[in-house]
Amino acid sequence: MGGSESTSQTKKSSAEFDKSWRETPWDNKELLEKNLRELKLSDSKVKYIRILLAGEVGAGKSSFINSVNSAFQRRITTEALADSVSGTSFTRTYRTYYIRNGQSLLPFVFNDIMGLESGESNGAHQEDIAKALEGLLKEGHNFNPTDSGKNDDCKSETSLEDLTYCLVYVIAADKVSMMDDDVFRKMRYIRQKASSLEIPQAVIMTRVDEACPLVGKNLQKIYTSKKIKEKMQECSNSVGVPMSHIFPVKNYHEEIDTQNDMDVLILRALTQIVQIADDLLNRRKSDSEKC
Ligand SMILES: Nc1nc2c(ncn2[C@@H]2O[C@H](COP(=O)(O)OP(=O)(O)OP(=O)(O)O)[C@@H](O)[C@H]2O)c(=O)[nH]1
Ligand SMILES: [Mg+2]
Repeated sequence: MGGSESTSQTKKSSAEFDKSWRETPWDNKELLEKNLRELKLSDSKVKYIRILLAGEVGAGKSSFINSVNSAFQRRITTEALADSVSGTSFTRTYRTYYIRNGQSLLPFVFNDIMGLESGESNGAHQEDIAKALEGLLKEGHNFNPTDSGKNDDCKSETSLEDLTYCLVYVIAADKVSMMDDDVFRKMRYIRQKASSLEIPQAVIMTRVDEACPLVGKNLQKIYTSKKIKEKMQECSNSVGVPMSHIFPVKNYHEEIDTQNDMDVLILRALTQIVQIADDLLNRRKSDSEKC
C-alpha cells in the first residue's frame, strides 16, 4: 500500500464512519416527493396539520420553510423571508405558510415564530409560543416581547386546524455548542408545555455544511461524518429529543437552483415529521370517538 493511500485512509477513519449509519434514499427523491404530494391525513375532517418551528435567532427556521417550498416548486422560493445578518430576530409576526401543490395545497402547514433570544425581554415570549401550541394565537400576532400575551391577539375558540401537531426545534449545527443557557431554559419551558399537551417533538439540525467541511463538499457524507453525529447527539442531549427524531438538513441559502441531495434530506425530514404529526391527529381522532 502506497504512503499517500494509507494517509488518506487514516484521515478517513478519523473523520468518517466506514458505513452510513442511517439509510438515505439519495436516488429516490421522486418517490419521497410523490408520497408527500399524495398524503392523506388520518382524519379526513382535518384539512391540514400544523407544524410549529421554534429555535434560536438565525437558526434557519424561515430558511427551512423556504427550502421545503423550493423542493416542491422545484425552484428557489423565499416567501418566508430569511435574514442574512443574524443579530436580533428577523421574523416578527405569527404567520401560517402553506405549500402549493399544483392548483391545491398540501395537507401540512408551518408556523415560523420569532427566534428565541437570551434575556426575559428579548425574542419571542415563551408564553406566546405556549399559546401557539394550543392554537390560540391569531394570525398576524406581533411577537413584540414587551406587549406579549395581549388578549386581543388570542382566539377564544380553536378549530382542529389551529392546533399544533408537531413542535420542531430548529438548531444550527455550527452553533449548538454556543447556545445560551437562557435560550435552553426557554426551550425547556416550551418543551414541558408541549409534553403536557402530548405534542410530539423533533429537531431540524440546519447548517450542516458550516459544521462539517466534509459534508459542505458532499452532502451524501451526512451520515458517515462523525462530526455531524456528534452535533446531533449534542442537540439530543440539550433539548431531550431522541436521536431518531433529529434530522440534519442543509437549507437553500445561496443556491440558484434546487439540488437532489439537499431535496432528499429536506423531504426525508419532512416525511418523518408529518408522520409523527399525523400519529397525534390519529390519536386525537380515536380519543374523540371514544367520548
Ligand atoms: N450555510 C448555511 N446557511 C444557512 C442554512 N440555513 C440557514 N442559513 C443562513 O442562516 C441565516 C439565518 O437564517 P434564517 O432562516 O433567517 O433564520 P431564522 O431562524 O428564521 O431567524 P430569525 O427569524 O431571525 O429568528 C441566513 O443567512 C440563512 O441564509 C444552512 O443550512 N446552511
Ligand atoms: Mg425567521
